[in-house]
Amino acid sequence: MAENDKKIVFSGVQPSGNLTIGNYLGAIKNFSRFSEEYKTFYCVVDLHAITVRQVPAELRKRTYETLALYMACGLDPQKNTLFVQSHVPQHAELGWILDCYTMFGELSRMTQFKDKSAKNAQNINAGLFTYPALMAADILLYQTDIVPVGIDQKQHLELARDVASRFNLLYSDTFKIPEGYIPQDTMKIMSLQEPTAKMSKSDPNENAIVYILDSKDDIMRKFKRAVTDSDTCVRYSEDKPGVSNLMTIYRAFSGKSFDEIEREFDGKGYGDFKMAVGEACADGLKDVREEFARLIADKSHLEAVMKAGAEEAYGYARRTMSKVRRKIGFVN
Ligand code: ATP
Ligand code: LTN
Repeated sequence: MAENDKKIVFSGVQPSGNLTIGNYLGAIKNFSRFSEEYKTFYCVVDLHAITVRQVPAELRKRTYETLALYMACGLDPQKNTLFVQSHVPQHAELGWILDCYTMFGELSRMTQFKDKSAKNAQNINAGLFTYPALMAADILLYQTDIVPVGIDQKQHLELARDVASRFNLLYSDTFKIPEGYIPQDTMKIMSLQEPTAKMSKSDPNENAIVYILDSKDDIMRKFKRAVTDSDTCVRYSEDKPGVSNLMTIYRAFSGKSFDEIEREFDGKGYGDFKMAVGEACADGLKDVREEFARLIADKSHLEAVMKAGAEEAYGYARRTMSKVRRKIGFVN
């Protein structure tokens, strides 16, 4: 298909911590399935990351790492536009403009804002509140068709669609209305210690999280300690959130169905099951870990990738911005 006829995919990950298997299974692992038939933009969203205080040196390091992880997870920079959000100034520019078309009431209903302001009570800044308008800008700048994300981002995506429709209604068609792509089987990986809560890279309890780059020993130890229940039966059920979460992770890494997993561990205890989940996860991530180690050692290559990505993204973003500026009534 000609490059210009391809549908557009956009997604982003914050360089706000070490990435987890939730980020991997819910988002990044799915990114590469679009590389061939779509025009894909995958962004490291550093402007979003500063809505929570970051140590500058750490933020810089994690920005390189997130880019390297994109590549280690199979995103070839020749086939995907990989870039850093702050390198393309139109994100901040459109973010401000969309702030003026996003309502206080809408932003007040966002559950991520409520959660994050409860966790960062000493720093409930305006950026944390308007975060979804910047995310809408990321998506709408590229006339995006599809946005692959975990289920926790569904509410933000719906807001982006509402803001785009509102703008289009006021000024005639300007933005494409994007659709989400939420993977049904891995849309929400839960904490290993508190399986009713999302596995989140900012959780202070390290035993609750498996990082993509954890060593096999760490992975095995964390699964061994994972919370299950007082039963001994490996069965998928709403009233067994710990076991069900481990089954979801096992299914994703092994390709086995829930039925097959239940049969495999019929009559065996949780000990064997947890070992198998750990093994499958460590094996599934081995290549990513090795590829990451190779990529992160070559900073100048990463810099070349982010530079080329930003130049490519800039061209697309500029086209949308000139349309937006004209429609709003800014003097050219
Ligand atoms: P934080 O803990 O800092 O809020 P996060 O772990 O939620 O971060 P993000 O950078 O906000 O990570 O998310 C990147 C992508 O990973 C998003 O598409 C998000 O939906 C997805 N994602 C994050 N956590 C999970 C999870 N536990 N299960 C499935 N998908 C997830
Ligand atoms: N809000 C997302 C990260 C993000 C994003 C985006 C995802 C920022 N901009 C655009 C998809 C499309 C998060 O917190 N996971």
